[in-house]
Amino acid sequence: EGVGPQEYTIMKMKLVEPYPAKLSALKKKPLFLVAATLRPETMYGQTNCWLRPDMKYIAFETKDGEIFICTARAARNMSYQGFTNKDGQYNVVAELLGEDLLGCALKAPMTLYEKIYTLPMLTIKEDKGTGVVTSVPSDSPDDYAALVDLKKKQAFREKYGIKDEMVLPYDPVPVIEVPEFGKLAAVTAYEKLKIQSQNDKDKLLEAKEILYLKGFYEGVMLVGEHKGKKIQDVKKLIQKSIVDKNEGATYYE
Ligand code: A2H
Repeated sequence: EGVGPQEYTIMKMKLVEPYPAKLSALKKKPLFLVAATLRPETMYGQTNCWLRPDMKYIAFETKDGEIFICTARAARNMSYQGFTNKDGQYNVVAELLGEDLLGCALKAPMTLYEKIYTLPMLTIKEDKGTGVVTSVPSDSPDDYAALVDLKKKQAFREKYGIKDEMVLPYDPVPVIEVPEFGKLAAVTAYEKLKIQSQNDKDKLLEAKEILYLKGFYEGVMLVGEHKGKKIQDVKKLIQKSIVDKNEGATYYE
């Protein structure tokens, strides 16, 4: 990590009712899983949302009367960034484990899929972002690896009560063209480096490093209002549009 704070875009992914048992007391309230991303320009390609089954999450109320679900650590940070009524204070309305929230349907802004689902990812870190990760398998090697793991292994899906229809119909969507890597850069990198699973740490790091720079400097949008333009020229504009439409927010840590 560099010096100074990292700027993320938080994507508000709306939970579709009926809510899971642990959240049934919050019926009719607007509930969002909030995912932190560094790549707002890829959000057209979301296919699912990742949660870590054994990690603790909380639901807290924002100053706009919405309920956000993320780690307590992120809620605390948000409470110092104007998300709650009082600096440093956040009102916890539920405590959960990731596994309590798996297999839930979400409406996510920008993606072409009408509904996407919460699925398990075992490599989510507790001390970064919100603990909620939105999945863009076209452009993120981690996301593609985790999606392939779930698609290939029925036992893995069954272990977490994930139905086939929450995973199998969801394929990477071309969003950005990266020279030498094509329209599904993460898929190309996964294959080139012969990545085996989401636990293939070193190769995934290598894939991420190559794509992050190359995507930023040479990537071109294939969809949306900035189609045909370079990522470095539109990243900020897309982030601003997400925030202006209240589909997300800016978050620092
Ligand atoms: B990125 P940095 Cl398309 N644990 O968003 C593991 N990974 C996490 C996380 C956590 N707690 N919180 C966020 N992330 C992911 C999109 C994306 C991302 C694309 C390509 C690359 C990429 C879609 N997933 O990240 O260590 C989120 O995934 C490559 C690093 O704080 C977030 O951006 O720099 C990124 O990692 C934040 O990682």
